[in-house]
Order: sequence, then C-alpha cells, then structure tokens
Amino acid sequence: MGCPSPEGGAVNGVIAFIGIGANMERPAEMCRTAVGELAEVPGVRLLRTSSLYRTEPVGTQEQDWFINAVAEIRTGLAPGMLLKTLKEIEWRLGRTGGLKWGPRVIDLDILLYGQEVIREGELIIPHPELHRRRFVLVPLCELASYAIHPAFGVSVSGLLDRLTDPARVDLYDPAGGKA
Ligand code: PH2
Ligand code: MG
Ligand code: MG
Repeated sequence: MGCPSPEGGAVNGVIAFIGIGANMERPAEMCRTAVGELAEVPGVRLLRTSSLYRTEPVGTQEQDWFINAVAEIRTGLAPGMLLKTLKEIEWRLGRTGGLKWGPRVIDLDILLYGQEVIREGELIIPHPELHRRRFVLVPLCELASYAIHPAFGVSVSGLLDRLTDPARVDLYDPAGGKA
C-alpha cells in the first residue's frame, strides 16, 4: 500500500517531522547543512522545510539564541533507525554530546512520526517537549498546522493557541547580523 505520487508509482513510508536546532558556530548554516544531509539519507525523502527562526534559549538562559526549523520527510525507516540516522548526522556535523539543555552544534529531534506514540528508552515520540515549546510549534505550524498530536488528539495549531511559553521566536533575518 502507498500513496500515488506525482512521478507515478507508489511512495511508501510515513510522514515525519524533524526538529532542527543549533546555537554555536554559524547556526543558520549548520541547520541548512543538516537538512542537506537528511535529504541524502537512503530511505528518506525531504518534502518541505520551514523558514529558519531565531529563538530565545529555553532552559539554560546563559547561552546564545538558537536557529530553529522543522523539516517534513517521508521515510521508510523505522523510528529507531531514523533516530540512529539523526544521531549519525549530528556526530558527523561535530556534535560531541553536551549538557541536556545547553548549547549545541546541531540537534535533530523526531517530533512526529505518522500518528505513532512510542516510549522505548531514548525513543519517545511525539517529542516529549513538543507541546511546550514555541520554537518547535511555530515552525511546525508553518508546515502543517493541521497535524494532530497523536497522544493529545489536538492539532499543532491548537497546541500553539494554548501555549504559555514566553520565549521569543522571530523569523530569522540574515541581514539582522545576529545568529
Ligand atoms: N533546545 C534545547 C534547549 N533549549 N532553546 C531554543 N530556543 N531552541 C532549541 O532548539 C533548544 C532550546 C534542547 O534540545
Ligand atoms: Mg532538542
Ligand atoms: Mg536532541
């Protein structure tokens, strides 16, 4: 089973949304590079990418503002394999671990994987902070405001309406000179 595609033939796999974040060296470039890497993964088709946003750090305040974005993919990779692939890209781009809420060279998180709800160790889908974070919901709504959070049964635009996160999320302006 699969959906018909414009190229003809069936496209198998699941629609997933990937959160992208960076706040160290050249974060906007780093996010774009990560999207490029994602598009090259066998078993992943990059469908759309949100705008880049310049976002106030959530959690530890003593760090630079982030660049955040969301990518929509169709993938035949199982969730565990997708997570492993994202971690490989993070490491390839220079991530070395770091503090839980601290600065990061690049962070790639599975936000949604179809309508699946999974809790298996590190593999938690939907992302456990998705509904609390403006820097995730704003770019996600730009792509798919209608997407349903499968654990809450609420659209992501509904989650954004109810959000109390006060942290700033601005469209990234490359001419602005920051991040
Ligand atoms: N990621 C974090 C912690 N805080 N803040 C912003 N603005 N953007 C992030 O991507 C981010 C964060 C840990 O994953
Ligand atoms: Mg994260
Ligand atoms: Mg992460």
